[in-house]
Amino acid sequence: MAGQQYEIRENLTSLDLRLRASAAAMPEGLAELISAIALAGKSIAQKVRRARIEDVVGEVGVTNVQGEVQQKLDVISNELLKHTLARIPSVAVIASEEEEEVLVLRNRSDGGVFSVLFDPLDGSSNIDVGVGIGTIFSVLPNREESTDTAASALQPGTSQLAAGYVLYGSQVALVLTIGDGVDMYVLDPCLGEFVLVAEGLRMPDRKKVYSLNEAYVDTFPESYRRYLTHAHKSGYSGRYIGSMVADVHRTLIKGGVFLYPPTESNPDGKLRLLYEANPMSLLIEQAGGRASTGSGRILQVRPTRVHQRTPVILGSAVEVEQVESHQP
Ligand code: AHM
Ligand code: MG
Repeated sequence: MAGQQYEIRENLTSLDLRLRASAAAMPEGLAELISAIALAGKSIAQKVRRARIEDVVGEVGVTNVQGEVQQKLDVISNELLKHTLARIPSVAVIASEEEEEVLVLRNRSDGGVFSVLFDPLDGSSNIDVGVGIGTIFSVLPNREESTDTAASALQPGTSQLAAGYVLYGSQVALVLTIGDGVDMYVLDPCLGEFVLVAEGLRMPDRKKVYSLNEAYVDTFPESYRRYLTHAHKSGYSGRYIGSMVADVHRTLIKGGVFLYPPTESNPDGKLRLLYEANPMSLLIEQAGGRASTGSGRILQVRPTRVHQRTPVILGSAVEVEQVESHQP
């Protein structure tokens, strides 16, 4: 039609193109590893989309190491990631929410220079209701001086070489940091590629939105109850999906604060340090936000156990400081 304006993305590029271009500036093998995680993410996205049709929603009938009921898609996603990563020659160690023990694939002397930690399908209790769920991952170095390969999974979040998540929602988004800012890609279903949509993402400094499971309020420590009283009187709004990836994605884009405080039944909070809190904290900090346990920076916690939990307060800098100011 005469005069029709066509919008064309001038700077069209994909995750794989960018990884190829910057591979030489990254630790050797890291670009290939991230590409492999993205491939597993595409594959999991397909499984999530077709879960109802292929009748793979629902529970497997066993509980995982966390004592939580495993969903069929938890198991499928875990296997997909494990098998994809096992083919990558630089992967030394895999640690997963769905695996009791750390899996050692190869030592450093055999080329294993990275440890990959992941929650294959976070928020999986939301699978059958069509809510956004996701894969969270963290990449750590398997250091030269280390003789205990499995122990390379137990490093503070400040050591992460890369971290990110894949959100399976109304769009499939991959949000990634390689320690120098945050980039967001969206899966173009026609191209089958993660296309860059935001480079050097910065999150808003403040936004009067809190995101937590308020039903547990009576079992939160007093300091969180005081914060909530303050928020109620100060014009805050609440948003809680109950899927960390979806809640953090919203927080990253729109601002606010996401919290999972200690509760009576989970005195250290529910979320796992190594493959939930740490990767999300690196992303949030790299986008200009803050991530706190309530008594310190999440990224500086020294882990002692692969499945250890931590309280989580992360989001816009001003909002996290507001929660912290109510801590003892
Ligand atoms: P999961 O790893 O077993 O899926 O559990 C983690 C999920 C997070 O996505 C979410 O933030 C949290 O559990 C919700 O917990 P709750 O139902 O207690 O509010
Ligand atoms: Mg999880």
